[in-house]
Amino acid sequence: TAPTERTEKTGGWTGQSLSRKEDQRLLTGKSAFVDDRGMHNMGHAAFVRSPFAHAEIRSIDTTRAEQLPGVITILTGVEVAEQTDPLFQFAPKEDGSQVEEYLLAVGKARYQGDAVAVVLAESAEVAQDAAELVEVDYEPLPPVTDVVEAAEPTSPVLHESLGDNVAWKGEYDYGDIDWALESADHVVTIDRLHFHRFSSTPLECFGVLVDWDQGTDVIDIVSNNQFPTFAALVIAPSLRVGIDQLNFASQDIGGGFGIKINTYVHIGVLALLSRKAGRPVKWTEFRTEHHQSGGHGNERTFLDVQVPIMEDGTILGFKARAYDDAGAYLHYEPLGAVIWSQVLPGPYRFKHINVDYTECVTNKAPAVPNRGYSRMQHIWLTERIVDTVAHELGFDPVELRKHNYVQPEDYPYTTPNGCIYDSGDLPRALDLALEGADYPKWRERQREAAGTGKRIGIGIGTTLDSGTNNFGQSRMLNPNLPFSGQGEAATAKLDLYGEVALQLGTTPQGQGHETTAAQVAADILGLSPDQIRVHAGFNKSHSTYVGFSGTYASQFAVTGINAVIGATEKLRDEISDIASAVLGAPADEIELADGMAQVRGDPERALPFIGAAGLLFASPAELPPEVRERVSLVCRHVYYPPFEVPDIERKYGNLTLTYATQTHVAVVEVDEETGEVEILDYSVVDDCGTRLNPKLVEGQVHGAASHGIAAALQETMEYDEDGQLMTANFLHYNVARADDIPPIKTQAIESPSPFTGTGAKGMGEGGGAPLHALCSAIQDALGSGAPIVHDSHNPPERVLGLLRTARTG
Ligand code: MCN
Repeated sequence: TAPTERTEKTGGWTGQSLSRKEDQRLLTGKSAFVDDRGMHNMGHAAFVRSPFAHAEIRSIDTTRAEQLPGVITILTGVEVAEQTDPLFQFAPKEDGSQVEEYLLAVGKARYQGDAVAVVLAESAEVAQDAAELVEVDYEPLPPVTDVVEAAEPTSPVLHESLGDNVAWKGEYDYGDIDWALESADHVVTIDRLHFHRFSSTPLECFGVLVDWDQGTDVIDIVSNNQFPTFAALVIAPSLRVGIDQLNFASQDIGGGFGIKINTYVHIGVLALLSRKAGRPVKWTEFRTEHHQSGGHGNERTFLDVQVPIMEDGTILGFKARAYDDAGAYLHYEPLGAVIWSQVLPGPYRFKHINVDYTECVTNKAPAVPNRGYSRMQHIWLTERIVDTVAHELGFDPVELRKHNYVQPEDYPYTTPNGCIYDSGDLPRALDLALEGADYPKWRERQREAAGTGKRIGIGIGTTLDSGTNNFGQSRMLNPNLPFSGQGEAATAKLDLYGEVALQLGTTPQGQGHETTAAQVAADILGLSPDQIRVHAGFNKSHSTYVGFSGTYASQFAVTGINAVIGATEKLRDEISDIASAVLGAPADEIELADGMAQVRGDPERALPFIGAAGLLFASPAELPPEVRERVSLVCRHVYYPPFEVPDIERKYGNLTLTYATQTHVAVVEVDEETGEVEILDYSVVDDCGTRLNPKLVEGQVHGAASHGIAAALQETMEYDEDGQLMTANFLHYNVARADDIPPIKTQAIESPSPFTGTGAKGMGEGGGAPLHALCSAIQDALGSGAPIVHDSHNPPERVLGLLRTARTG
């Protein structure tokens, strides 16, 4: 690892590179994943899934399956439709039409893997065998697998209730693109770009354990859902129960990456199954099922991209048509159809932008949030634009970027659609990233390699990662949503024994919340992080959550940590209040250190924390009434980011608070014989403002870089024209292994956010920068006159195709 620029703080825990508190538990198999759990008298579920991408379900015969010894009960779509209401949809179309989705497919299967029935049996094996005995009479229908064709009026319609296949349409028009295209010195055009489907392949696939108590009507749900407050909102109305009846618990998640927001459908089905059987039910998803139905990231096609440029390299903006493939059902969509507008110009000062945006349903697995949700796809477009301009007009890609970047003196920078980029220094980040990769050396090697059959290419990917973003926008999509905002809650308490514990409202999946929370709280209370217990993981019984608590959208460093700070400061003040009463000094003269509350400058006059707790909990009469009535030593704080809701058209929502930047430089070698791309050097500069724990930030950078590298070169969810998923397991989905990922050199700069108190920005998504950098590097390796790298996924066969076209013209 290259040294970071920042020297470590000598005092204070916040900002130090502490190892994660949670690692001992996670790495020694002591964590609480769903498949580790069980309940007395529990049955096991298995789904019956459609082998067709699009088919009418004429009948389902469960007779043979029911006869298998050990089968408890079976639920089909027809029964589900009788007992439930369709799932809540984020945003109906303007004419009120919307997708009608039940917890199981009813009448029609709409993608290969769509669940049409679910079997409950005494064991998972019997359930699986019985699922294979369920006889479904399908009438195959023509599949819709191309999003552009899906938008055509002639296309077969997936959902009659939607009228056609268009789920969302909007024209995003800022500045004056017609003027820019007319006035520019050059206009570069790109016919078609395609951002592919891929996923996150978490260690633990979906897992659900549900017990619908017939007596109390309380539904206990243990799952690895990463966003229970949202799941509850969707499931309860569908099951026709009150939200309060759902008792959610999510502990360790096993990797979420946004995909595990999508477990709500399965939770709902299992709840019904539990009610029908009168028993707890458990389901653990297979890897193949996860690939088929767990959800994939948004696949996007851009057509007719036009880019006006001035002679000096100023890119005025761009015009494009974008088609987003939502898959068969709208799970969280059409949020992706608006959320990319938070990064409309990418990291550039583009002023004139027109995007005609259409999102359609197709016969593929539903698109769901996947690390870098929807903004990654859009920034890939802006990065391809810059590289294509450099390639076509002969600009240096480094200088072209620096010329068009938002400049350090521009911050806070207002984008054409009213988003505010808080802080940053992109030119410096690029210089450092190039330095990290020894740019001059590789340019020299590139020249030397000419004609050897091994081409060297150097690519750049600049990206933005927006922390806290989804829900202001979702309210704009649909003003009838029960709540907006994206706050977080935390509770800090001192127990009877003088020990401090924090309860977080978040459901971390490996990000290190327990560690960071302990660091900031330790500074406030004068303790060491080891002296603070942190409970993360959602559990309704602890009540430390607010609307839309959870872990997603890189928000912990902004919302979660501020909730912890607020709660701990309240606790500090309460301990000081008690000490002040006992020690006879004003509260503002009490300071906390080493588990003692002492009078400043007079350490002899001190009250240990256990003494303060003992007074309140064991002998409250010894405290003045106004103190014992005021303090509880259980302090909850809710933090809401200070969003100003701009007065703009609702579908062009633009709320997010922080913009972390990442700059990636990739050096690749392309083998002309095989099309194989080998990464020779990889350098990243992260700027997420003030780092609360640089080691955790570096870990996130490594995770996001690996994820993106894997997607760029190896991983794809590929459907054939019949809608069959060709990469439904690890044999075909070429998941990256540790030895596929090159050493990643990381550096950091810190441009504190003026909006977050701590200066920290959310950074956990990483913005898909490797996809940008690797396309850029392959383009560079192909050399001048070569075709444009038009796909985000570049396995050897595609690179060979590009090389062939480059040779033949
Ligand atoms: N951090 C910090 N200083 C900063 C910013 C962040 O020390 N300036 C630390 C935070 O304290 C936190 C971590 O870095 O421990 C990530 O913080 P943040 O960017 O706020 O992101 P969240 O914790 O809200 O996590 C969500 C984010 C998202 S959206 C996806 S997707 C993703 C990601 O986290 N999924 C992950 N990283 C993941 N990492 C793991 N191991 N597993 C996933 O599923």
